[in-house]
Amino acid sequence: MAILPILVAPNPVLKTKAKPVDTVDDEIRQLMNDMLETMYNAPGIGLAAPQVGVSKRVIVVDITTEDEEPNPLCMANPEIIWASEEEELREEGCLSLPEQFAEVVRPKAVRVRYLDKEGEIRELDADELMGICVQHEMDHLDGTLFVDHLSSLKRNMILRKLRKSRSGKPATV
Ligand code: GNR
Ligand code: NI
Repeated sequence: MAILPILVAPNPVLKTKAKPVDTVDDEIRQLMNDMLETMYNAPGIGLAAPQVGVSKRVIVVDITTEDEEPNPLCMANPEIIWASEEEELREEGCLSLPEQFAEVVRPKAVRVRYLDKEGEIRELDADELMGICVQHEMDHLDGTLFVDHLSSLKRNMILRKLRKSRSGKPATV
């Protein structure tokens, strides 16, 4: 396992549509494990492969808190096969937009089809925090950040703040 550097916006990989996984092989499983370690270390509740510079359709999620048993979920090629009509407003953050938060509107619940670590097709019904998190991670696979769901005014405000807060700091990856 390895902790990978997390890319911060603006970075072209974060804006790129990720490629589907052909087969969930040892290389993909290694990527999933490294992503989990990176996510727990951050700490975060989800991570998408483009955030660690890998343009593949792989995400990991664990919304449990520190006092609970971990419940890691690894997905390759996740697809939303159903989304509720009902929408919900919730505050989001992103490891690629450090220290920036905003309320985003999304479907309240989704059903996701994906390949698990063994390459088996599975489905997950997700709502509440899990629903938000899987939608947020799947957005990353299409080059979308949560700020892309905001008005350009709010988006530019956040991107400006981010640039300003980073300008005094040494460059990371
Ligand atoms: O750690 C994270 N928390 C979070 C909170 C609200 C909505 C989405 C998220 S995902 C984020 C980690 C991340 O950037 N994943 O891509
Ligand atoms: Ni994110």
